[in-house]
Amino acid sequence: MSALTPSREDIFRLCERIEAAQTRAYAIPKLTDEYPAMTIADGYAVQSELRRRFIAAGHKLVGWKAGLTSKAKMQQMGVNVPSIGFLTDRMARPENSAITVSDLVHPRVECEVAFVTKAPLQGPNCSRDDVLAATDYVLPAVEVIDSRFSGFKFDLPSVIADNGSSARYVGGGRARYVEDLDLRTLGVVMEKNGEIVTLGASAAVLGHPADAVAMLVNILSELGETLPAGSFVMSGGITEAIAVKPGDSIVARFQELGSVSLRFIE
Ligand code: OOG
Ligand code: MG
Repeated sequence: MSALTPSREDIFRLCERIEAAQTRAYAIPKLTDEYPAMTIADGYAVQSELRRRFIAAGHKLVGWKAGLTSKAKMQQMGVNVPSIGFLTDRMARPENSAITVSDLVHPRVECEVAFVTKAPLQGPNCSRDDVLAATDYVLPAVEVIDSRFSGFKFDLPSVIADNGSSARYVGGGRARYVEDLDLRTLGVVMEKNGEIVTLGASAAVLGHPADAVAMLVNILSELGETLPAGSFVMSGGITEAIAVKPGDSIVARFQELGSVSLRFIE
């Protein structure tokens, strides 16, 4: 049994464990089973190391995602503070494409409002207005999350180390300027195989999706990072996440923003 708090060496080892689980698609026990004293800061240390390794391997950082920003998601996951994760070019999939699940562990889908920025943002004290002023446009997105932890038993330090379960994302629909929308009141409906499986309103995301992006920028500043212009940012699942399997087809319909479709194959 190792020490209860991970050392720098342990962070590297945990990162290798996460990277292997993500790239070879198998479930692992939550990291806090081995390190019960692991903190949220330790989780971000593992995530930052994972990002460093992916970038060194040629993956491009496209942006970031806020996670666990809605009550539905917090209840589903049994956690009480939001988190952030990074997004790379390798995770992006075109709209209407067939997404394989054999390279995923527990794929689930959720509807999100995505922001594309035109000016850099940095914290601390980044506000909703700062985010709206730096936003080029918003678009609807579906995130395919994939917790690598067995039995969905996890806690915040473990999920953060696993990069917020990031796996795939699909942007689509209709890009819109934020001036033309009320971002708090957009209704969304998710259909699986033609039936409505979940619905919600964008206010679920910390009351306003731009507040979730501001929170993300403020967490980034704690990590010593800023958000460059041209970033793609997902503001967090509006609804609970819905499990998918090969053969499933998903359509997410967003008021004002159009719809995003994707399907799953073996
Ligand atoms: C964590 C992923 C959180 C969101 O939008 O809330 C997330 C998980 O549920 O595995 O992406
Ligand atoms: Mg999400």
